[in-house]
Amino acid sequence: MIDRANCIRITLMANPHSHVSILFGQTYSALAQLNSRMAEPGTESLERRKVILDVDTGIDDAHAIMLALSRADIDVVAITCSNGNVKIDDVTSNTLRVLHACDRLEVPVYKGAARSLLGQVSKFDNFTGPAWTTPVDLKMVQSEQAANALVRLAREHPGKITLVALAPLTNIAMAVNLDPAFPSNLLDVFIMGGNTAAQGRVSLCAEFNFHGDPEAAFIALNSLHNIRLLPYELCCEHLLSWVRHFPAVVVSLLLLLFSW
Ligand SMILES: [Ca+2]
Repeated sequence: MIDRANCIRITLMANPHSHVSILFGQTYSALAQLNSRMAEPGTESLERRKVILDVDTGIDDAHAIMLALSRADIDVVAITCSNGNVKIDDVTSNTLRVLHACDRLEVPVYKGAARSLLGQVSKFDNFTGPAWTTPVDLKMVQSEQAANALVRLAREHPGKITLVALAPLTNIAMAVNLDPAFPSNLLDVFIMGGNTAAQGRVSLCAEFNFHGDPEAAFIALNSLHNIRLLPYELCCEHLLSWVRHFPAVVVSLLLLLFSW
């Protein structure tokens, strides 16, 4: 999750969206089994890394959530949602759908920014198909706003939280502005965003997450410490860590085939 897996953009479910929720659950189970087998002996008792995922859940962030949840050495303490890939209500619902498919609804989900700092709202509708439109229990969403939760959790666990930012950085910038101590309360930060070769995705030169809220990206990059930036080019170069995850993907596909 923390390295290449952040950048995985699995394109398995090109069309059969009706199967996506089942595939999520089976992929998660297979990943969990694989990761448990790959865990080094004697590491079971080690302290698990506390991680907050800031997401704008579409397909790629759904996989990032699954990968993080499947790791025995990672404790996902919260998932904060931001406007981005789709609008905030869909992001929040999609995140709950992924957690439901993985049977991990105990992970708290916080709804966050509905628009960028300067008012930009996602232009994209939610994905089509039953897996993306099935009802969710919105009572599972925490009442606390995402930025407030980020500030609070960082204060409660000073120097312990790894923040993994996979969306436009609006929630993060809001947390920085709410509490100047927020950056120093984090252990480290992984940001999927930006580019290094000026090859854009949503415009001639812009990468999606930074394009979605450039002012927030400015605040985050100028305020946070211990940042590891995972730019667009890295995502393109490492579409899938096949050596590590191919067996899990094959298992999930086989399960999928034999379940019909
Ligand atoms: Ca994302």
